[in-house]
Amino acid sequence: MPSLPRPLHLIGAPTDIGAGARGASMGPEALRVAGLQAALEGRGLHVVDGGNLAGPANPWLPPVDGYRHLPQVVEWNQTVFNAVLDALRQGHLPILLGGDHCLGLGSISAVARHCAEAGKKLRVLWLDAHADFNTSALTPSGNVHGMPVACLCGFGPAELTRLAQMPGGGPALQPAQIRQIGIRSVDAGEKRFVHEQGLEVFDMRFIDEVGMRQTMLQALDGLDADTHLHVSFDVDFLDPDIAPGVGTTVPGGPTYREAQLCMEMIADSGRLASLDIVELNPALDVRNRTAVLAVDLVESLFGKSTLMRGPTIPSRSEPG
Ligand code: HAR
Ligand code: MN
Ligand code: MN
Ligand code: MN
Repeated sequence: MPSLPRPLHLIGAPTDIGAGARGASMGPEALRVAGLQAALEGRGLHVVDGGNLAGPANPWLPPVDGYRHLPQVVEWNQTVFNAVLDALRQGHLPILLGGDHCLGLGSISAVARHCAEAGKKLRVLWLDAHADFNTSALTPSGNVHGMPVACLCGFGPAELTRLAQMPGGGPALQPAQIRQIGIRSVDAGEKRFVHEQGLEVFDMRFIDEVGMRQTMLQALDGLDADTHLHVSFDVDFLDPDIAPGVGTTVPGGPTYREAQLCMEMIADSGRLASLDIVELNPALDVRNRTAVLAVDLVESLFGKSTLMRGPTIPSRSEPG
């Protein structure tokens, strides 16, 4: 049953085009400096670093019709889409090194396209302080990194939803395929829209009340051998006390142990098939510690555990 681990394919996307603070463009290099490739190779995995993609510079302009830098955001996402789809078609497991979270649109659009081609079901875990479910009418900032989930579900400018369109014409994702974890900052209009669309959100209050283990059991429930699991890891998911190197810190995030358990339980599911690591901002970091932490957590995501064992208590009933 266990298939050979796929080669991991690092794809750097050095841009802060969708963000409100400059610096996420340095994320890919900070992750490399923190030893991402060696850490994954230490897990016995084969890692290909495809280097960095190229795209337009950040002109740092105010929003136009509710979007900042829409043409540049489209261009970067098209490039990310192509690179991620390429990696998937080679049988690799793509790891997008952002870059800000607007790139989740290109990345997950490619994953959805691939799943449609391969006849796989898709589940997306969105680890984030933010719901990223704004539209041009709802956004307080015009920053597109606050909008990718909405765009993936078909709510956004034609230039972006077109990229997220499936061959059949529908959007890349249905809300029912998404589980959001760690959420603690949602704008007023965005909140209504999240509710209206029925997104499944495990916010920090939920995690406080039931704990990370129960949260992850629920978020991972129903995965089977035909499920492609995509993790979109916005580093601001983590509590800013342990992860200061992000542009939009929100207090009250998961602790180190909670984040580890989250990653370990995803690893135990055995379904992880693509990953984004986004919003790391080295300009705001302290001696690269947030990048080092991200690498540490990604090791757990790929199966590093303290002892040679699976889950202490079986995480789920055996898949059918
Ligand atoms: N919700 C706010 C906005 O739309 C802040 C969004 C911040 N997003 C990220 N990615 N950092 O999650 O402007
Ligand atoms: Mn985000
Ligand atoms: Mn965020
Ligand atoms: Mn480590």
